[in-house]
Amino acid sequence: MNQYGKISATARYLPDNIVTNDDLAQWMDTSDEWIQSRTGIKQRHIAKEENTSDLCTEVARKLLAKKQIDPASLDFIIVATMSPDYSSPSVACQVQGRIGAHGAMAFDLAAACAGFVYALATAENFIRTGLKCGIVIGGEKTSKLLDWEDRSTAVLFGDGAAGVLLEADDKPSIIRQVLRADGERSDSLVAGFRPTQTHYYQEESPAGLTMDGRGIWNFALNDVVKDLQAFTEEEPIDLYLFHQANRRIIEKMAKKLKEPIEKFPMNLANYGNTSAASIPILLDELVEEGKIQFDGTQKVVLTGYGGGLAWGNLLLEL
Ligand code: B82
Repeated sequence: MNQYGKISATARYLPDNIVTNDDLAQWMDTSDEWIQSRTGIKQRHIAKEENTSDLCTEVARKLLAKKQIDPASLDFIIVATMSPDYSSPSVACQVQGRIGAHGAMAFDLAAACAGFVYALATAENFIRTGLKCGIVIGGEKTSKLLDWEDRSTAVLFGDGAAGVLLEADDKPSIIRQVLRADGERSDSLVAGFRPTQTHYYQEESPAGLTMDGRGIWNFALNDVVKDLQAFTEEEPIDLYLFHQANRRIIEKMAKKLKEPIEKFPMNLANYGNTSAASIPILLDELVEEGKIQFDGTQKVVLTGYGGGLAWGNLLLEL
């Protein structure tokens, strides 16, 4: 019998420390009005002591507790992140060890803000080829990459993690998937430090996150929308869970898709851009609010887009 992945639980973890726009404006040349009118962001969570692996471990623990799952029964752990603690070990291996998921395959997946969509599609293929149960998490501590003196980027991002438990079932949750990339535009959104930028003779600490705002803005409103139009023309969609980068991007995308804005839930006011974590945080909140009930009646599109450039759409039946 064929088996498919079913999302059986969702969870999120945000570090305690909240930094509002007014907090930033106390020491940075910016204002609540400037940030809110251009981005829709009011506050973000910024981790202090915790690193990406700590945020992701909390999510994994919550997922296991929700379904009373024995960690030793997990077959895989995939973490989508662009801000891992280390290049190696992976965040996923750190999580695996801490929760005691002995024997589970574990690896990180780097696709920036499209990471969760890429990771969920990857996990689905593991289940379709025989694995039974695993965890997919998007988790970021982008705050450690930011140049806190650059007000054009520092105000945009926040830390957080969220994920899902995926279990084998005879009915699929993921109906269709399209994953895409364009490496010719890889310079337009870069996270991490180039080795040549961190040589001992360098005086200033470099920015670990740079973006060509206008370039990626156009990418979102042209390339991502074009694929979405083709992806969604076959059937009516109930909800669109988009990567939360900017309120105005989402509003313009909704207009281009000729869909009411109510179908595009947003939470970036509270979290800023959490990169790979933004879609699963939103998903977990909607489940908590009862707006997604896992009764098999809702068509939900997940759309991730960002650095790579990488982007992708998943159609879920939840
Ligand atoms: S912006 O360049 O400052 N701008 C657009 C011209 C102001 C409205 C800007 C800002 Br502020 C915030 C986000 C973006 C943006 O385009 N973001 C993205 C687009 C595509 C993929 C990912 C992102 C992202 O920020 O994660 C532009």
